[in-house]
Amino acid sequence: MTTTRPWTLLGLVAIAAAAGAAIGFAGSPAFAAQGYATPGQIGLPAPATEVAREINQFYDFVNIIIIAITLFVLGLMIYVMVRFRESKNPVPSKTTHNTLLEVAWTVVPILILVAIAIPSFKLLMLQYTYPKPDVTIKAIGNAWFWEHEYPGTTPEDKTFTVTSNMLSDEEVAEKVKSGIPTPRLLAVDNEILVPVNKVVHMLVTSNDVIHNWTIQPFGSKIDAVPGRLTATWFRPEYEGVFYGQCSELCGMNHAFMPIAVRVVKQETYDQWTAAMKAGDRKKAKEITDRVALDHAGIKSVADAAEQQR
Ligand SMILES: [Cu+2]
Repeated sequence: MTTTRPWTLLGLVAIAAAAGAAIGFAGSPAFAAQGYATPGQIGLPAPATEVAREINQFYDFVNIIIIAITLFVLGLMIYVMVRFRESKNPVPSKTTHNTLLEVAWTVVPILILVAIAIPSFKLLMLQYTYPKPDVTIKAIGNAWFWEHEYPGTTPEDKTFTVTSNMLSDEEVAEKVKSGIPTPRLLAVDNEILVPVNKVVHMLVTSNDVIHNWTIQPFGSKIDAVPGRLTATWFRPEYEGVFYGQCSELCGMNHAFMPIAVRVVKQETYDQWTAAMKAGDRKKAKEITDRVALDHAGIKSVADAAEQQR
């Protein structure tokens, strides 16, 4: 039976905590386009909702525990290998039981699990307690693209559907040329709009196989199951475009069915939905294009061309 000096353990925990904190501090929303990895990024994408923020904090918290345990075990192993190597310790001890140690290595892991379980259940409660919605949208997974239906409530208040397909590399290059940051494999032809700081319920289903509706900066990830309706909710706290991908292996073009949600001012959202309900897709597209330029910090396409020079 050996004793680890307490300062050794404290030192290991301090190193682990510092590493965890460094992970936690990485990534505040510098640019409005979120949901994909950026150069030099450590950790998860910047959160845009309370749920995502809580997920990121929980991720960092668990990471600190993992790092601390790993370093502690590594430290013990190195200590044992050096201290009890054959040349220094030719006659090994025959000790088999140590009550205090056995109680400790049972109780400590239990305490660690309880410490993880409490914030974990709190997070699940937050994710699955749906606040009263301001906007309800139905996402429909298809092999291999997404449709989003904005259901109307009266004959005048018409239902409309937005069909989103991934942009080709040529289309992405064209957009980038016009000054709008456009990520490959994530940008779509028709983005869906939601108002900022409003509760959105996303009802999710599928037309064919199981897909998954995911926007990581929203903390939303839910299976799209044919013949069933699942739901996720989010309340984005700032404007911008948020990308996600189908996250359930669904077939050949699984990697090519991204989701793009643009979070805009209520006023812009109202104009866009009015245009969509009136069947004026041209006007709706103009609104989307204008807000995309605005989010990219560009006043007009002419300005963007100027910036390129
Ligand atoms: Cu899919």
